[in-house]
Amino acid sequence: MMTPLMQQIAEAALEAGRIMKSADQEHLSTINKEGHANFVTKYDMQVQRFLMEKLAAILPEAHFVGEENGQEVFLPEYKNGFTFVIDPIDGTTNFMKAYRPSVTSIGLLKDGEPYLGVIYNPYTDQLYRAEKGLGAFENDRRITTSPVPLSDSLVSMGTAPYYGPEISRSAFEIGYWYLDKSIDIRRSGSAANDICMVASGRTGLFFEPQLGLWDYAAGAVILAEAGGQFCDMHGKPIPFTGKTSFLGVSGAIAGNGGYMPPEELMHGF
Ligand code: 2AM
Ligand code: CA
Repeated sequence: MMTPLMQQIAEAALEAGRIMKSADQEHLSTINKEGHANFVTKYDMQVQRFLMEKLAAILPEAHFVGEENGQEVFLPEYKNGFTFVIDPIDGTTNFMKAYRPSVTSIGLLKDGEPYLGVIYNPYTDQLYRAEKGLGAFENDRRITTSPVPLSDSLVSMGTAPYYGPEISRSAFEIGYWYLDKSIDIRRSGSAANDICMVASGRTGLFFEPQLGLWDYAAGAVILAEAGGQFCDMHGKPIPFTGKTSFLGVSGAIAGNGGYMPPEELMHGF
């Protein structure tokens, strides 16, 4: 059972996925954005336009923060009422290379707090969703984080390649620190999807030294409702206003402790 609000937002995510899957891989009209390895295609733009129109019809009073619409800043007035935080295609580089996954991520904040999240992977037809207090789901199946310790878990990481070598070097050093303490490391290229992998118990922990609000807003709700926890990589709460480092973890690993990376490995963030 979905609430009417969830039903409508989930339908928008499914339609966004259909647009992604209709893409002509030979004609993506890719543009380089600011920084290293930062791209946008015409499909990112098309999906964002579609979602803004569709979601505005569902909740006309809501504000918008989105990766591709020039409205990338969380303004102080967004602390009141509803704000959609959307990433039309999370995993744009994967999308360009026809490497998977790429997902659509729709978060909804209420008075600045995470309230609802929908993440859809159209290539596998996995829809992740959660509303505060109502649990987390993958399609129609209730999901919870993994019960096993870090030593029996996969860890996934993001390399944060957009901000110069110092931050990325930290990411790899921290990844190496986890390699020893876990089964192995994964790097998918979609932070939103990585957070769903923790929420659904496939991995035990995910970290990335720098993410945009649209990369984690929806995933955070799904992870929390699946029994997981999140914070920044220094262990501080995330204010849901913009860029931050991100660490998401299963409830079991959080309960055992000893999973926060050492501060001396963190350079430049
Ligand atoms: P994207 O595919 O929507 O661009 C991979 O390291 C993760 O970081 C992806 O989820 C990617 O999202 C995200 N990302 C891309 N550009 C970024 C930027 N400039 N700052 C922070 N995160 C970014
Ligand atoms: Ca994106």
